[in-house]
Amino acid sequence: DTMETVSGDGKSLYGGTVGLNTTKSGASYRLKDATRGGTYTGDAENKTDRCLLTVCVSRAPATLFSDADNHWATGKTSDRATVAVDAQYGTDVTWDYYKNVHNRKGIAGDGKGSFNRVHYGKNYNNAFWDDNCFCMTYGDGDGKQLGPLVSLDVAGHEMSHGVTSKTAALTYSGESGGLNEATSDIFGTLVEFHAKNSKDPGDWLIGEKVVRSGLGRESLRRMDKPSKDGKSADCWSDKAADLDVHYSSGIGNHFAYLLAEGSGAKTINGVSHSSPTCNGSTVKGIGKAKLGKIWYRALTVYMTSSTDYAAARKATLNAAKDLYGSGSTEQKAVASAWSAVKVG
Ligand code: ASN
Ligand code: ZN
Ligand code: CA
Repeated sequence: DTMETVSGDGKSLYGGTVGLNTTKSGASYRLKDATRGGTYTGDAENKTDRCLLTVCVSRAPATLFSDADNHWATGKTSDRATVAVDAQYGTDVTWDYYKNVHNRKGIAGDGKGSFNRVHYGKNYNNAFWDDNCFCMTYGDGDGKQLGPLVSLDVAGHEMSHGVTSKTAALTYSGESGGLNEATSDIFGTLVEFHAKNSKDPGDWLIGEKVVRSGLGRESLRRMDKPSKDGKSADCWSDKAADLDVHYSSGIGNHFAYLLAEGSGAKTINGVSHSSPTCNGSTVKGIGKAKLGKIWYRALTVYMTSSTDYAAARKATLNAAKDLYGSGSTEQKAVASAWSAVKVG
């Protein structure tokens, strides 16, 4: 067979009809994109990995999806290919975000794609990146608290764990773990904005497409006021290191929101956001693009596995100095946004 890249489209669950680059193989098409490092999406057939402690002795399959006419799926969950379209699209947008904005070619920066497994396990309420297989795994959710975890922000969040692991390698516990999680929420959100998808527009909520009424809140987390989830920290305190990394991330998420959008209440793509500071100050935002530039440089140049919040303040101040100059408006905004979350 000759393998050839062709453009098709698919009906996704959350993002409407999206364009997909696929591979023609004989008379049918495969959900594999040679223009983005060979990224592909397979069906885990509701199986799970078999792991003993941290070593996986066998992995659930990723049976590559194929289609007869290159118009993929129905947009309904009854079609197994629907969430595969979302997963492949999420990988595309994440690839494009890192490539177009940061000139990073793939998660590892080596031009190689990753792959996705969808329909992992049964009613599985999570999604995760695995450095060992260099792959993404998506559950279908239990349908009560969560639906399929294939939204753009979740995809961008999880794949950004791979970027962190290849760069600062922030240890996944204590304050560095909170920064690892905040890095994923920041880039997951910037990926969602980057897509400019009218069906899944950007906001500073995480997982708003995925949550179901049984969860009792509108998203998994939110960055403007992290404590709205009942657990996350809005402000640094000496207890930050004791929190679960998904709650101590609130401090970094709150900083990121304030730096980009500022402290005043505002509506973004129809969603009300409001971000009171911890010190009563007013912060003026410098925009999402500069947040992304500063955080990416801090992550890839200055942060290390043991970076804590105080060191993250220094790392981002250094990054802002490199990018915009010492004493620049941007560097001053970084200092004010950290002070507004009680760091430094
Ligand atoms: N969804 C979780 C996360 O990315 C799973 C994990 O890897 N800890 O934080
Ligand atoms: Zn995470
Ligand atoms: Ca979101």
